[in-house]
Amino acid sequence: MERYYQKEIECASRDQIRAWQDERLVRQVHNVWDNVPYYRKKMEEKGLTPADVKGVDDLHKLPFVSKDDLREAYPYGLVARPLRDCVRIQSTSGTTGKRVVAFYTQHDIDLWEDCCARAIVAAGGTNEDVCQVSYGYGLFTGGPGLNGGSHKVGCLTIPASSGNTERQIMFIRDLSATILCCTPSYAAYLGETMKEMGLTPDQIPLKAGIFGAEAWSEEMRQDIQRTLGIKAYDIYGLTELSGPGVAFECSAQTGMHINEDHFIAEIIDPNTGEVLPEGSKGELVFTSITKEAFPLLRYRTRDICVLRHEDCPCGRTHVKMSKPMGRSDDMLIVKGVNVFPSQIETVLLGQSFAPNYQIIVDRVNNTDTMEVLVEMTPEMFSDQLSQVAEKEKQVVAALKAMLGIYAKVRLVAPKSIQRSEGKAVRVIDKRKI
Ligand code: DLL
Repeated sequence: MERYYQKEIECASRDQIRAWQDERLVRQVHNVWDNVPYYRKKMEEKGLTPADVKGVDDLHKLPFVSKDDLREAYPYGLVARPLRDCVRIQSTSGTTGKRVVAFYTQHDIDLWEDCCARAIVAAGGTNEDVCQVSYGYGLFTGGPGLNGGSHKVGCLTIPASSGNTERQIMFIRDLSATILCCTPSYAAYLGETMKEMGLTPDQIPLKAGIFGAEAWSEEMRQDIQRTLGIKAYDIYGLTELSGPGVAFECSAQTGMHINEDHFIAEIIDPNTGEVLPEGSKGELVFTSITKEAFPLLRYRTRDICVLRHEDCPCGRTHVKMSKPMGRSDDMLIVKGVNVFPSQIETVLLGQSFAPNYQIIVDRVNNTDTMEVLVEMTPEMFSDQLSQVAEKEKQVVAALKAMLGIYAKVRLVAPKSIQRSEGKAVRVIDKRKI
């Protein structure tokens, strides 16, 4: 039987959800107009006052907010509450430019943790569970968010943080962890290590995993489910909006329900900014309607996905987003063709490789080149050279069929590509240097 953390909200009627959104959006627009000069200026530039926004139908009138706005307003320019009312800062893991810092009141933390609790319950979590949180703790939102959600559900929480893989496995076994929260790449690494230790899925007490913070393919889900003997659930979020729990997967595993009582989602054409009809693929844009300290209106996430309103067997009524296929700013343009690392992952796992690969893009004589390093499985490693060459050819052909361009493929020794404890680094683009 499906269980919910906040059933009356998660299964509310569409009319009820719309009523919440209309009322909260109007309140939020007044809030930013009154308290954030940066927003007031942006609205004035568009000739808008709060009276122009009477509900969700008027959302499209509002200006977008981008990461550049966040950088320009860094650090306090978008904060809507006096700092004495704020209790926490978290920050993005971005490596370029200034990091984004997000602010939270106690109320914001509380709602964020509710969202994470919804995700844990949707993955089957109860107060009987032992939940090991192996996302990084600290400025990154993964650890603190799921830790808070786990407490709310009443799970016995192990704040393991990331790293120290042997100890992670020791805790999972000794403390009988039933739920694991970490990035999918780290889950794959934990699975690989357990296998090497001779553990079979039935000797691992885990039953579910809540994995997110990076793009991962359906094939990678199957791989992790098999190795760990669990059901693997996706979870999505970003620091700017709170952290994990903006959207989460239910037992149907066909997309993530967006917590629409807190976030209004739109899909736009990333080039023109035009709002696209339901079912179109485009850039996901969010408006946070309940955040006090750091409200964002029409924030451009750069994540590319599809939204769908459809009856879900789980009973939840909130709109579902597809797995993001990658960020528009992670998307590679190689020889003029759009390439998402997740497409390459799909091909490799389909060819029975483990998810250990790296994509190297370069420019030689003004022409783009792409090389994909893929780790052989230990079985392949012991194959004849001619068999390895044959396998390489097969992968080249499969990549060509998926992407439409040639990519050089190099099969490398098992364990030669560095494992990730947080978000995996899949792409090395030498063209930028
Ligand atoms: O990654 C928050 C998070 C922590 C989500 C733990 C889920 C689990 P940021 O570091 O700000 O926050 O990065 C946000 O990560 O815009 C997406 O591009 C990507 N991302 C997050 N979740 C997923 C997912 C956290 N499930 C950025 N699938 C987002 C694909 C994801 N990409």
